[in-house]
Amino acid sequence: MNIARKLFLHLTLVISLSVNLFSQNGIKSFAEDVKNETSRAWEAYSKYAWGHDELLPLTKASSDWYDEPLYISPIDAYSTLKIMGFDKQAERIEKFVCDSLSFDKDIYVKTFEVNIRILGGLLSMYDFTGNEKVLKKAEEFAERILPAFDTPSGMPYYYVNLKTGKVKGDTICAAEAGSYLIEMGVLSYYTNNPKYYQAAKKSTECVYHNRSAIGLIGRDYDVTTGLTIDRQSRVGCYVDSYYEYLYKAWLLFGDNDLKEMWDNSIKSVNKYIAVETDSTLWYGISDTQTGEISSSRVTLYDAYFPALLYYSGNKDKAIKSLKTWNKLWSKNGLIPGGYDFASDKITSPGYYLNPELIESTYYIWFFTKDPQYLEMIKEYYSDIKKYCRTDIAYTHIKNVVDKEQLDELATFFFAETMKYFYLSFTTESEYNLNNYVFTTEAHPFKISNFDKQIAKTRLGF
Ligand code: DMJ
Repeated sequence: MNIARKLFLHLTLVISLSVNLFSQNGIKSFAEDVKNETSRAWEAYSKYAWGHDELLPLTKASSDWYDEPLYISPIDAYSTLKIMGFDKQAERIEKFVCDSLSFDKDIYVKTFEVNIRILGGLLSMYDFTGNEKVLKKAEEFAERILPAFDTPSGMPYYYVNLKTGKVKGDTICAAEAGSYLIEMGVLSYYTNNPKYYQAAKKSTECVYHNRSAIGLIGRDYDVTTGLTIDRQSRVGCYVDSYYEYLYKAWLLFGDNDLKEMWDNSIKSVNKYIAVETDSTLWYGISDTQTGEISSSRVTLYDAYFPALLYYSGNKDKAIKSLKTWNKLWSKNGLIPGGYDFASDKITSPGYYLNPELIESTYYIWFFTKDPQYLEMIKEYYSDIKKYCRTDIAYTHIKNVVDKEQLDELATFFFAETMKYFYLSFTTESEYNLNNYVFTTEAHPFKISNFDKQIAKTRLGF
């Protein structure tokens, strides 16, 4: 090799190493920034809202979901704080849960919401710490929501009273019927008691058995008859985590019934619900019986789907769908609550700090390592900082066009939104998609903690 060529190769190597180092440093500084912003918001919660469900970030006050607080923000935030290395803050929550938190409250809570936020949060706290008192709390909490599942169909009532076990609300959507497999499965695994997973599976199977001749499921269900009451089939809002849990719970525990349900479902979804052009891929709403598209309205919650598509091996569709969503984000700098892709009109203007598009972009960035997805995540982060940041934390936006701020901070901002940003900027860390399954509320469960053979016995499948 002549000297000029050697020099050229050497220079190329130096340049590519520096570019790599530069981008690694770039990512590191983003990770640091996410940590600082999470810490800032967390300190604000701790100062103005400790002991309550949520922080009001403009008025610097607190709010609760029900007549009595359930401590939802901290339980939801725990796994994010832990992943970011905020051990002192995480320990304070763990101590409060063990020593001071009582669930003996005469309030009707939403079965689905408290399962994904409270039960999921407590169980991931146990997964991290091995603290038996935390597991006891989780078990006690599950016992308090279990009466909701005591229906002829096995689908839970919408509300359950934590003290009395009384129930109400006999119409629920598919997500509210089918998003318990991971939390209840983890609990069955750790307590060696299959009844939790069995309750979750019965309810999920009930949704599945409602599918039409062409394999589509409806949106709402009567918990007594277990039958669907409409003909609208979709993958997004109202249904989302039903699909998510079929695939993820199979991955975590290895119950092949779930994989079969997923494999059958995704075929019909892609055949009847996908609406594709050369450059876009949306998932709309179809008639369960005819498969005809009946609506082109989507919601920001639907943006979780590219993640699930990629995760389950539908890679091309995942990427096309993600790029379609990214264009929608870029139009206004935030994503609107509702959008009609046929008329290109916003149908609901708010943005509530939701994580779904960030989550999907993280999945595809993590698995492809293609920097264009990292750039998307940086775009979301910078827009959220620009429009949703307040002097103490972050807040929801009333209208993505004029960016007027509301006075609200959902608990999933801590549990999911900031976590997915952080994971995106720390892909080399042990907290990643190869090692963990993340619930619909982004609570991580370490895959190697769940032996598939043992799961069979403990979960009873
Ligand atoms: C979260 O609470 C969960 O991801 C849920 O499944 C639906 N979406 C919200 C956040 O947008």
